[in-house]
Amino acid sequence: MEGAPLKLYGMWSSFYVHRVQLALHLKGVEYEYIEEDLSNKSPALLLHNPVHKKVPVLLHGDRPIAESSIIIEYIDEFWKAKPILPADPYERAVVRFWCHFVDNTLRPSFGVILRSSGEGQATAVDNFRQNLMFLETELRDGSFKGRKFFGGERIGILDIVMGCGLYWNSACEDVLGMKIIDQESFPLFTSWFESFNEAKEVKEVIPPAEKLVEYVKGVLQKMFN
Ligand SMILES: N[C@@H](CCC(=O)N[C@@H](CS)C(=O)NCC(=O)O)C(=O)O
Repeated sequence: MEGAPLKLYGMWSSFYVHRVQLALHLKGVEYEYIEEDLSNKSPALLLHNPVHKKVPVLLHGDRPIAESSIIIEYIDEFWKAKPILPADPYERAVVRFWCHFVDNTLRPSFGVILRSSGEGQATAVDNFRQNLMFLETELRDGSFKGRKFFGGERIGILDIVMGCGLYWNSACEDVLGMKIIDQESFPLFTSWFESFNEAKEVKEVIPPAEKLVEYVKGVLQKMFN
C-alpha cells in the first residue's frame, strides 16, 4: 500500500472532513481532495460509503475507509511517524473515552441549544456548559493537567476531534448572538483553543470564519423554516 494514491471525499464546511484533513496535514501526507455535492452525491461516494452515504471517505488505493475517527486511527496506524494517539494502552483508552464524550454527549448537547428557544434554550446552554466543564476540569486537575494540547506538546486525536468542531460552535455563537464558551468560566479550555488555532496545520484546513458564519446562518434558517 506504500505509495498508493490517496483520495479524500469531503465537503468544505464539514468538521468531520476537517478532522481527517488535519490528521493528514499533521502527518505531512499528500492526498487528492474531492469536493462532494451532498445534495447530489457522486456514484463514487455512494459506492465507497454505501451504509451511511456520508463524507468523509478516505480511499487508499482501492480501499475505502469511512467514519472520521476510524479514518484518523487508520492514518495514525499506517503512517506511524508523528503519532496522533498515545502509545500507552491506558492513555489510548482515556483519549478514546473523551473523543466518544465529545461526539456522543458534548456535541449533541450543543445541538439542543440550536433547536430550542426561551427557557428551554437557557436550560440547554447550562447543560452544555456543565458538559464542557468536565473538559475544563480534566485540563485543570485530571488526565490533561498542565498540557498545551490534550495530546501533550503536540496535537493529538482529542485535539482534532474537539478542535475542528469548535469552529462550528463559534460560528453558531456568532449567529445566535450568544457567548456560550466564555474565557472567565473556561480559562484553560479557552487557552487550549488559542494554542490549537495557532497551529499551521489547523490554519491550512479550517475555512475562513466569515464563510462558515454565512453557511451556518443558512443551515439555522433551514432548521427553523
Ligand atoms: N459519524 C460521521 C459523520 C459524518 C457526517 O455527518 N457527514 C455529513 C457532512 S458533515 C454528511 O456527509 N452528510 C450527508 C448526509 O447526511 O446525507 C463521521 O464521523 O464521519
